[in-house]
Amino acid sequence: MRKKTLLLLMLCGFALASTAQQPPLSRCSVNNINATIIGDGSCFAKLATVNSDNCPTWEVPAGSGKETVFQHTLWFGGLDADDSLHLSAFRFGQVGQDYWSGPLTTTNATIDMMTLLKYYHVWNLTHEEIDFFIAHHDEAGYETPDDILTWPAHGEGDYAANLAPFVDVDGNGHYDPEAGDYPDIKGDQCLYFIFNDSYKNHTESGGSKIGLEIHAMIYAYSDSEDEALNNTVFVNYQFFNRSANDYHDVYLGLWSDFDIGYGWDDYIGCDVLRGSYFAYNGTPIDGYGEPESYGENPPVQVLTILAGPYMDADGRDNPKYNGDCDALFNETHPADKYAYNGFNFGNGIADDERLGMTGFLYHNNSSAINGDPSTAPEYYNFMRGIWKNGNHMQYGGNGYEGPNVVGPECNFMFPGDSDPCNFGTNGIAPNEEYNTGDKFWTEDECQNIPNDRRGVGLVGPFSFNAGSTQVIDYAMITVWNNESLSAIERKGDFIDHIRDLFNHGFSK
Ligand SMILES: [Ca+2]
Ligand SMILES: [Ca+2]
Ligand SMILES: [Ca+2]
Ligand SMILES: [Ca+2]
Repeated sequence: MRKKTLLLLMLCGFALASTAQQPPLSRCSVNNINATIIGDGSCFAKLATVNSDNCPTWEVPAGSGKETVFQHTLWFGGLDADDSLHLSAFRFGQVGQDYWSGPLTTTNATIDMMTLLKYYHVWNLTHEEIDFFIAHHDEAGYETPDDILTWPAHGEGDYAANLAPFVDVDGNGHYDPEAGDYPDIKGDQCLYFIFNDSYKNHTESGGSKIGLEIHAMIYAYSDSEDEALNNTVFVNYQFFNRSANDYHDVYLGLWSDFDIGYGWDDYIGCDVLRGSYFAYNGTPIDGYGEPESYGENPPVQVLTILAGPYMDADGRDNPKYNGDCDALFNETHPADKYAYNGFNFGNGIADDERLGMTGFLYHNNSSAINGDPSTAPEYYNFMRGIWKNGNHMQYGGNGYEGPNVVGPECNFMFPGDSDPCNFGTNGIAPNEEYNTGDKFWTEDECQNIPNDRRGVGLVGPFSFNAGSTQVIDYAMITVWNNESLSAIERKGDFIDHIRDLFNHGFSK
């Protein structure tokens, strides 16, 4: 883990230099996952400004000292009316910074330092605390938790009047905890924070500011009877366009540097139909006995996109995917294809459809054509499945060159057998031996050398007009072997179960 240790030191120096204090962070730890969340847009991150041994990104099982996620962040970019690119992204923060704490003014999408410091915090509440507040808040001797008292329900002055959601018990439209109003949280534990891309110019990607304000709710359920739910953390991001720009061809990327225990022997892949990507150990035994390695039976780490941003309206309740591939690729109604893994299709309501995962790209820890992006156009190209040399991803092999790269152009790498309608190649069957039905593109099949894998789940295109909002919901799930099945074999059922819970509003 030599390279990653070095990275931590660089990150540490950067964070200290830029803020001169510990970043706003909190812990999501209500179930089998112990995750550190940084509220300034670093997201699920390992920052060495705090003791990294006590600050795991994604420790699972909680207390084990072993992790499956090294870093997990958000990329977001699109074109304005003049087709100029605006983009914010974050990987490790060793280059610079594109995100900061706090909301933006609705007048000109800015934030001053005093307001930033006010929001330099992650609010962290449990359902139990809220229930206790509801039952006892008007009793003598009850002390309201700070995170209920200071819940950021309202912005002042030029900031939006309504920010964090709350239950308005006295019905006056204002958050008054002393009158019994309380935060409207999801899950058994909920972390809430607000961040933006426009406090300063972007030094990580170099991209132009978007005017993007993000409200993040990260939540989890504790349920020892439900193994999948007990190993899952959910993310809900609300995106607010505080700028005067109408953006089109907007894409977002959910970028992850997964490390299954020991980080240098991993593989990665995706499940197109389930809108998910995942990392797994590239060898049967994880690592070589390092403290962070799982050894036998390493888990699989999954990210599943439950419901992405709203699609552009076409006046149609685009039909649900029912297994009919031909119906999916409808020339008159091109948006119908997104039913494959999207949300709100065929529910009787027109134009509430939300995109699912529309692409998955893996890249290496390197500066090669398929290595880490560093400029805004490189990030934006990656989010559209385009490599640094300007070529679109191709089916097979490493996706860009070599004998196993057979084409055609594709949007999902290492889909295995998860794409029976060829959604990832726009309805066209992959070339050569992948077309025979018994050979599928995975890292195992390519006999790649296991290494440090990074990947980005892509969602787009969508529109993001001035003053409008967008949203994404996704979940990160750690999957374990049981006595009869491997984690790889079980992951499909885990994902289906979590997607089903979400689709039914968590009413079991
Ligand atoms: Ca009120
Ligand atoms: Ca590993
Ligand atoms: Ca619909
Ligand atoms: Ca529609």
